[in-house]
Amino acid sequence: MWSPKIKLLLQRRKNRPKIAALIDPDKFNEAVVLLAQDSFVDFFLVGGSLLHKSTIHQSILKIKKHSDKPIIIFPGDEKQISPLADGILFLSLVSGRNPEYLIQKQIQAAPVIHKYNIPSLPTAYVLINGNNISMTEKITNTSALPQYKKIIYHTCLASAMLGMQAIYLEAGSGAQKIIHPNIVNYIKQQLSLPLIVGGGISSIDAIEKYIHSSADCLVIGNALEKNPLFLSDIKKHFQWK
Ligand code: 1GP
Repeated sequence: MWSPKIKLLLQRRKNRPKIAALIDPDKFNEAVVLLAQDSFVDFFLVGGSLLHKSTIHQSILKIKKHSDKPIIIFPGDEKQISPLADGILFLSLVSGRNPEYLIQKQIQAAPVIHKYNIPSLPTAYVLINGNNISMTEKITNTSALPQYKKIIYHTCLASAMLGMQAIYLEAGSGAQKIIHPNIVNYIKQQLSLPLIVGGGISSIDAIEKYIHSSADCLVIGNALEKNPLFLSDIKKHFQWK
């Protein structure tokens, strides 16, 4: 039922985590796609918490114009689905206690994903406190988990026991504090699922902290919206091809 290809795409490289460039359709910037295509970026994530100006479909078309890298939907809601994508993260907001985001939106999205036969991966979406109230908390009317490894681990363990195939540890877009690498390492010690980590990764220093951690995949969004050339800085600093 779920896609082994997406699971493989999320898994860490030998010497570093995979890097995903997150494209918010409403903030689409061609420069990010062009620079990402010509760099170490492993794939695109596309999605946004609230879309007013653009659709997922249009954004995927625009990305495809300049890039042949995989495009995975990271949906903000049940309408963000397109058969043009290479896959979709089938998320459940397991850190929250709002049934809308735990199961209701999935009930609406499942028949559409199924109809178009879009590869999908059941992914536990774990929102963790990044020292500011995130847009996700506001929209979903849920609270983030504190950065305590036990509570995060128990949430991830329950998700794994429910059959989730990946875990997204999310500090929230523009987080002031990234998820501590020790937390990421602890979760990976206990569970062998791919760990996607995002929120507030906006400096070389932040990436440096995760290089030797157990993160499988780092997601960079905000920093690229502000400055697409951040990709060139990363390339130069780490000498990644
Ligand atoms: C947000 O994890 C992503 O959902 C990326 O966060 O925008 O802070 O890079 P940033």
